[in-house]
Amino acid sequence: MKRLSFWHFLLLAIVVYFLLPVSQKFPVHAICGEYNICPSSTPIPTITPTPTPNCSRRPDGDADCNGVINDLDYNFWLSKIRGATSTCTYCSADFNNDTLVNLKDFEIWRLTRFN
Ligand SMILES: [Ca+2]
Ligand SMILES: [Ca+2]
Repeated sequence: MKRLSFWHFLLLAIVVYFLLPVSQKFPVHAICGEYNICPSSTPIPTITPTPTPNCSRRPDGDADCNGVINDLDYNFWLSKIRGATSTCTYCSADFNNDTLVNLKDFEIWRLTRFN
């Protein structure tokens, strides 16, 4: 049986090297860094969108869409008048839906709140 020459052996080693998966080609520290911190195989959680609450009472002055017209809605309206921003994506103090937050919206809230 003929023995492999050095060059045949080297060619075979190169072919085997390229057929190996990456995890077997390099030592762990070469893939995961000096401190061996490897990414886990934990699946990435999916983001579940928060459902938008029912805002059916917005035309009555319900700024936070909780179905109740109260002082919290007034406070939200007031904060908008003062130029504050909100992290609530579905809240709005524009009760008449004219794209403005002004005294007309306050009057809508007031009529509902005190009647
Ligand atoms: Ca409310
Ligand atoms: Ca408005």
